Amino acid sequence: MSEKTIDPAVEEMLALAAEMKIETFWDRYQAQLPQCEFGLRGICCRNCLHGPCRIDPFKEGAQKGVCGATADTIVARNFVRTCAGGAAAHIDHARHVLEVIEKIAHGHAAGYNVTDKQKLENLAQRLGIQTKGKSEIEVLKELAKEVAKEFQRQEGYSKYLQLYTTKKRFEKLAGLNVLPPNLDLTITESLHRTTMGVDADPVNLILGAVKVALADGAALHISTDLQDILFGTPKPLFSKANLGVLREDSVNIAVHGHVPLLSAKVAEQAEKLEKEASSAGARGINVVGICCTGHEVLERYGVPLAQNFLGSEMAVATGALDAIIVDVQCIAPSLITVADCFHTKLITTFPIAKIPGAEHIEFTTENADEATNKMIKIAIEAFKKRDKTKVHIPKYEQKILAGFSVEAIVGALSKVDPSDPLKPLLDNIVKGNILGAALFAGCNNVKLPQDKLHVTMAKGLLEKNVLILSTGCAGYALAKAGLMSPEATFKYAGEGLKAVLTAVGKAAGLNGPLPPVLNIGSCVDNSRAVVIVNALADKLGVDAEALPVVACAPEALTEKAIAIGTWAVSLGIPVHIGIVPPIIGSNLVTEIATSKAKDIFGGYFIVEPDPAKAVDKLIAVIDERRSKLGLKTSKEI
Ligand code: BF8
Ligand code: SF4
Repeated sequence: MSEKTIDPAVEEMLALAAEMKIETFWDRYQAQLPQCEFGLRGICCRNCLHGPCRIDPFKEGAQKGVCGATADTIVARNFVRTCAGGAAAHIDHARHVLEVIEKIAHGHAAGYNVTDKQKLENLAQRLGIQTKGKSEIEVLKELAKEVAKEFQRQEGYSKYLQLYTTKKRFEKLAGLNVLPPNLDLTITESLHRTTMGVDADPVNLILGAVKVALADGAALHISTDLQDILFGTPKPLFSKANLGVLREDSVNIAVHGHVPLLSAKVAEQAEKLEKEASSAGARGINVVGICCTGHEVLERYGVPLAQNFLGSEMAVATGALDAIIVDVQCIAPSLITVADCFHTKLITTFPIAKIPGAEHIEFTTENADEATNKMIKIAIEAFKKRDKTKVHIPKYEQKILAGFSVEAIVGALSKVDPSDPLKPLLDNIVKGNILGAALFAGCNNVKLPQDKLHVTMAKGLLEKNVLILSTGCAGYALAKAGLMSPEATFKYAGEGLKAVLTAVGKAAGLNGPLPPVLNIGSCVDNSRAVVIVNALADKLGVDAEALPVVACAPEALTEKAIAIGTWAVSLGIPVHIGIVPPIIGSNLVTEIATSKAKDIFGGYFIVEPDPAKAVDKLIAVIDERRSKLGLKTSKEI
């Protein structure tokens, strides 16, 4: 395997791409080397036109920016802006889904409906809405109004955060004054406080980062809840992962981005246009996923996963994609260059996300059917022009069992103990059959071989009986490596974990064990992990910071990943990252993130690029927490 990837399909495609002189992420990374040392340390600032200012890390040159900002201030300010960038993406996502709910409630979004009525009712009740005797539309209207307050409230606290944190944690965060009243407001506040001449106190700034990151967390909960209501709450289903899911004889369409409002429509319309595809000489229409929106349609409709972020160019380089339909976030502008080498159509859809050279078809909630119909017809037309001699589909695909929403996990556990579904899980944690749990989240990063840390660490943790949940590009990595099938439980799980997964799988009628990696969805669905952790904490009468749980974003890339990691830390969860974050230019900020945060929140960042060492560190964290709970550690079991 090369230093670029451990995915054999991407490896195969990279060799071909080199022959075809297709430029890739790795080529452009090489061209960037050596990267700027100021940037890597987070000690450059261009927040005003006095700048750019930079601090000499070797203490020989300037130690302050023109305005007097120190390295601590600059690093902390940059950190706030990074979290705000990530939170902005998620908050905009949440607002978009809410808009659709509002439109359905007022009869203006004909193409969308409520799919999970039970979830609508449950959420409404949890938000304090009286549902008895009210029609679905009435409940929806009130729900939309209540959720809209998350974007409007000028005083007080986000109700959503109250809903999704333990009482103890909520009080702690309120005491630290980091609970936002409204989500949008945190973006304004973050940009304001980090502009020239406002907040210079690094500690205050870091608390500001926590505040905007918590708004990010609330946005994820809103997105997951409302998407489940609209498209259905995922249930376990089988599918496949990796480039082998592309079909030579079919119209291949990749949905890429994050918004199920679009990808679900593409999947739906594709079924309706099968006949047109046959008339064009294709066996059918094959929709596949790239990045998070792939999870949205995998989890609900079984759409196979093609590639995660670093493999997106190689999916196009197969020459087998007739169209890539994209929306927002994590869509590399380079895709157009690769698409231009083939017949592949790159279709952008959102007014805020255009790519020069791509075809733009504006997608709105009102024209959803019509617009996606048009996009698929473009793909069918492109299929007719596909050059078969240029098609190369690597024959790698893995079976996966996905769709593990909280409801699905609780559903499976309730088959073991109908009166108290969480009891079997807790009992097995106490006994040590399950040592702890790890959430694998986050991206691919070109600085590390694609998927290597995800897969190596997951295998290491499974062997030690740590149950794994996954989302986003991490989920793709583990799916492609064959860790998401029931068979993987026999292959990779330690004895205790294997026994538990087998017993639950059998009781749930799955004809085999649960997979050792439970895929809970896209990055917005990291919210599902919080729900599980809080439910366990509530049951034990403790807070998340006491539980033997950790989160890993080993190949973190985006601002969103940093925002997610920061709220996870603030909820009491230790977070591992394998990329050195741009905070090391400030000893103070580095110390807060990696150590002081533990005293304040219980959670903290663990930076370790070596996968074997990272596993040891995470096991040590789990053991420390088990020991505090009076449970046996990995060495005593
Ligand atoms: O939200 S894991 S590279 S695809 S940011 Fe992006 Fe990172 Fe992938 Fe989805 Ni999440
Ligand atoms: Fe320089 Fe201060 Fe302006 Fe930043 S805000 S560019 S440190 S003068």
